Amino acid sequence: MIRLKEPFGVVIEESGVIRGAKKTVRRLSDMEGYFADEKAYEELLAEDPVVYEVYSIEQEEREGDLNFATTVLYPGRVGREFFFTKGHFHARADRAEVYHTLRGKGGMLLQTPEGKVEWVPMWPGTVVYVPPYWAHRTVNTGEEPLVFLAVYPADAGHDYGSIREKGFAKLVVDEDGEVRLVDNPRWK
Ligand code: M6P
Ligand code: ZN
Repeated sequence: MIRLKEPFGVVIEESGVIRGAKKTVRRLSDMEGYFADEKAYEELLAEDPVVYEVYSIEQEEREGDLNFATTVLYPGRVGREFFFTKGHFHARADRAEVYHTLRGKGGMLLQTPEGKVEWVPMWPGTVVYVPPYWAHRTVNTGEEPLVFLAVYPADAGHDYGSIREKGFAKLVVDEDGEVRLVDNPRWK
């Protein structure tokens, strides 16, 4: 017998907060080794700013069900590199995802297992499709929080491993006020 769940609706507040959702806070100190400029990282660690918050509504890991979450990614830089989310492949690598941008300005870095990189700009109204097998990281290139809603399969899971070790093949940096993608020296 199939046990039916109850439907529900939630409100995404102007700020991106979903009340009653599970809240995950990522401070700079939770992101050791993620930013290219280690000296700038150490210096900013004195403040240990919140880089982003995730408000997630998650179901049991079951095929066919969906999770969703808002992310509030704050503006900031470590050296020249803009604040970003850790980024991940899905533990079930063939699972896709959709992001809907609500506020702010930035973009998504996507990367295949072989290291092919794509950049998709994000601003309010933009919907980004993350195909199966692509790692994904969002980057705030603006002055305001970048807020977006992500919808993903409940059994997708997160695989942070290779991104934590090597990062993405490209860094997103501020070059005299311009947003530029440059080669990541740590990428092999
Ligand atoms: C989105 C979704 C979540 C993810 C979050 C933060 O809301 O993709 O699954 O957890 O962004 O990204 P990360 O897990 O890479 O820090
Ligand atoms: Zn994902």
